[in-house]
Amino acid sequence: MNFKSSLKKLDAQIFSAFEEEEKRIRDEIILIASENYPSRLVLNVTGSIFSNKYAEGYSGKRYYAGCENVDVAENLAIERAKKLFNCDHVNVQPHSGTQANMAVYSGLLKPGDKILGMRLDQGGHLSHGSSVNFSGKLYEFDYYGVEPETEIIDYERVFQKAEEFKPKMIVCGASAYPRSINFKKFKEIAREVNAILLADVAHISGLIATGLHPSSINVADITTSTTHKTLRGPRGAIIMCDSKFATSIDRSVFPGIQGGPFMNNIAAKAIAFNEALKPEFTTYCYQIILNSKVLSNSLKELGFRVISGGTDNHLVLIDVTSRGCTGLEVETILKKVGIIINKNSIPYDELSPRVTSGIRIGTPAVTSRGMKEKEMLLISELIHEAIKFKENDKKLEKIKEKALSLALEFHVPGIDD
Ligand code: DSN
Repeated sequence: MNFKSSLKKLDAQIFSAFEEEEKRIRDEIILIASENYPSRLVLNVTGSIFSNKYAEGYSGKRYYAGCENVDVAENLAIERAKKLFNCDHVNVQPHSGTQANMAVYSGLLKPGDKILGMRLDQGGHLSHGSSVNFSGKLYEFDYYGVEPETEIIDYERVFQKAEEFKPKMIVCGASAYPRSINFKKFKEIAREVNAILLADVAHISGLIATGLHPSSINVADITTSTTHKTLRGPRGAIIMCDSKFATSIDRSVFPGIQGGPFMNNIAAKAIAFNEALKPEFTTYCYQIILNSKVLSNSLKELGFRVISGGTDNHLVLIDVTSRGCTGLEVETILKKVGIIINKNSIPYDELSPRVTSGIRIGTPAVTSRGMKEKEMLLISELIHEAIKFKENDKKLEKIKEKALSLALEFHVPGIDD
């Protein structure tokens, strides 16, 4: 019996949720900037027997017997990540981006130490010092942001802030910043104030691996990344660093903040890194950026205010108050027509994070389905029309049909491959 028939027979409730989810990801146009469709191979290995093994420790130095095969997988993940990012040392065990950042803070700092991060409401991440996250509770954070006029980071201003605050660590990298990040400038600032530089490239690591965004490796002291966003791998994260930080980082991941690593995810990371080393992956990442630029330009032409005036990466931030809506309203309207985006704060937002003045649109997932510039033009038209006819259910139904027929023209990696 194949997987679906067994699931149907043995657990009808989970089968039903699974079927619905498969239908949803086939039918909807997914534009969440942090989501992607990994390959079937990555998904299969994530759900494989590698999940069974307890393997606390590191390859060749485990706390359990029987680790010889998972050691092979972890060694391959490390070798391939080193090659992909051209880095000295990699830890492939972090379960998530937040845990990777936690391992860096706890390995190199003491509770109460000062960290300078990017404001969450201007593009940063929860684990960059939000008061409701462990980072903001355990460390003393201050923040830099973007300039009100340009909505872009002003490095001189970051330097002034760093000089005043005197942090032990500076965190650069973002979750909702559409522009290129100048890691070299951040390193100069960190050097001036004698701080460690952490680059969190969770969103843009695929673009970095393919040379389409300047690299933080060998510039920042430490780089963390998730593996499932532009990198198109399984859920999880990695930490890359200069060899002088290797022991502190490794000890901090295990036994510091994690127990048994997820060997299934580590084996799947190895597969994803191998996929990312292929020339097709560079073509894919190039198309992600091209698609993002086309979406940004066409939405601008349709009357939307694009934060910072455009994009250099995989995402576009839009001020939807320019169309008389909140982010929450637009998220809800677009869900009705089968287009999935997330509401997002925009710089200096006056609305709460649960409502927001903006939306974030990302192109990694639709690009994985094979969509190109032509489809981006159609998608921006659908977004425009859905907002224009938000009160008209008949029109919204028609827009939904158009969105569905567009989605169904394209294969779904992980289902159709
Ligand atoms: N939730 C991710 C994002 O959407 O950016 C980050 O953790």
